[in-house]
Amino acid sequence: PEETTDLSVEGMTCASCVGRIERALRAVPGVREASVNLATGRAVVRHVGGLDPATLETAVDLVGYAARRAA
Ligand code: 9UX
Repeated sequence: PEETTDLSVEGMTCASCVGRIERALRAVPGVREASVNLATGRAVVRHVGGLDPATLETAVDLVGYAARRAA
């Protein structure tokens, strides 16, 4: 089954940041959809079950933003 992981993302200041992060998340194997909200600093990621959330955090970190799993 699919699961959803919420991330908090630090360092976003413009719409280009949003696109960059969504693209990075969608490139992670198993990710079905990623939606980033600039105003709230959150990302919602829908993905296959069992995906390690650290993989998502790392993908965001690699493009220059600080992501942490959020409740
Ligand atoms: Mo958004 Mo531009 O952080 O470097 S301001 S992509």
